[in-house]
Amino acid sequence: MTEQNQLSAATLARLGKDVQRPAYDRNQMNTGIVHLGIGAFHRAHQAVYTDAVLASGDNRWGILGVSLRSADTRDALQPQDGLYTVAVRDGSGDRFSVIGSITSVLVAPENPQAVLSAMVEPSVKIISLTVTEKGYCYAPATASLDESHPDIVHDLAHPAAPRSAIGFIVEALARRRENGTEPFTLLSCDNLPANGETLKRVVLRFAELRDPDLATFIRESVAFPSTMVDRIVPATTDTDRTIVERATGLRDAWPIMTEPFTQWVVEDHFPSGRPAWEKVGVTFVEDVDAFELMKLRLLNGSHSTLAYLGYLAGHETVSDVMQAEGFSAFIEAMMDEEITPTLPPLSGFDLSSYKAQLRERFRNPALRHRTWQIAMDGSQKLPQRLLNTIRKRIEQGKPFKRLALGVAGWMRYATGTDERGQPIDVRDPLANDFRERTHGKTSAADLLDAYLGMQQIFGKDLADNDEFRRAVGGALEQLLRDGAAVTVAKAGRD
Ligand code: CS2
Repeated sequence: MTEQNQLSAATLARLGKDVQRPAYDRNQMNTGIVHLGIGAFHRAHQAVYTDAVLASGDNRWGILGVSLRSADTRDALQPQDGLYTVAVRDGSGDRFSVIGSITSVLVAPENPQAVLSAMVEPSVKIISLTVTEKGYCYAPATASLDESHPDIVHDLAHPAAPRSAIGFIVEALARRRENGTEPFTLLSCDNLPANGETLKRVVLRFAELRDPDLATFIRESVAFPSTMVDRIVPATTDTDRTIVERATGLRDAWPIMTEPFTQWVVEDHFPSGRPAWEKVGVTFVEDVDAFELMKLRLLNGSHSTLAYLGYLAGHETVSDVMQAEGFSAFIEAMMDEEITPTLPPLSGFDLSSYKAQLRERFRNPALRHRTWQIAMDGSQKLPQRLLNTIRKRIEQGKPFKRLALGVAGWMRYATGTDERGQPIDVRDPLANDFRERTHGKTSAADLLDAYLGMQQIFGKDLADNDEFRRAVGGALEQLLRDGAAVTVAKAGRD
């Protein structure tokens, strides 16, 4: 039983009058999209665009969300009939909307068959994903399927009861093929370079290991458009829940906090149809590559750098880091001098104002985006955020000392002890590996060797590159000696 003051279909009318709500009949919605990885980001981004399409009168595109791990999202949203609040926050105030595009949420480990049944429904035209970098079960340096990944080993042995996103996708495609139902389009919305291509590579390899004919069928008939997604979405806190309840009049078990900025650039390749997202602010292009590189290197590369160095310097949130001495100048110089020259041209795009806007977004005082949150999963993020940019600088014969400091910041962070000798809760699928490799090592040279031995992150090229070793080793030495605050303040000045 839902309570009187909890958000649900029955209590919608009690929302404060300034709160936007679904302007369509949710009982008439069909499920056209199954989304794998229904976390906060999806609910602040794709689900919001799709809510606007539903509001325009096209009821085909309700989203069935799937959690691949925990039941938390389902437990929060089910009593609310899938409804949740999005709070858009910046220094000038907050705006609240209730989003209605989620039809229901399934928890894959509880009932994989229910997920597969949903994925084979003929009304489902798109499977979208936000499963984070590690959800692709690949080796970060090469982005090819990690065939020894425990979930992949499991899913190859038990294809009809998968655990991984890849296993679910391939089994659902196999079943659709058998039923004579046309395949869905696969829409990766994760922060990976060429995310559609990457998803295609791991899906095809997995399918090949199962059945080469199935791989041929997928290669010939399934579309994998690439996308660039952007919106900053910090994890929700209890304080946020209180803010939402006070402002909207209804309690929401899991509201989403985000910023005004939102961007979605998508390759227009949907053979079985798609929502008219172009009418609600989505940009469709032939090739998303240049947008994706710009976003990954400028936004995410800076974000990770601010997260590691900022955490080490004792700052809790990105906006705190941006106010600390030297950080803003450091990140501006890194963007302008080291990242921008590596980007492919984007004609008609004003890169200077994009970068200025990025720094404003990082400063947003109303978003408490924790450095610790962004610091997670560094082993999966480093290649596309910093290392590929460095590769390009090396190729161009240009210096990259700030990017090198970002990488050294990660190495220092991943040792698991902060500058005051306190433990750091390092969350990363390879965390045990770092711990073993760096155990008992204290000098920059020994730590550098230990990390560069992880070729699944650095590749052989960087591990063997003297310039890279010198730049990162030097930065690490300075970090260990002077600490992050002093190192950044110095690096921003010269
Ligand atoms: C962040 C991203 O947590 C992180 O690693 O860098 O989630 C970032 O906020 C988004 O990509 C913004 O679009």
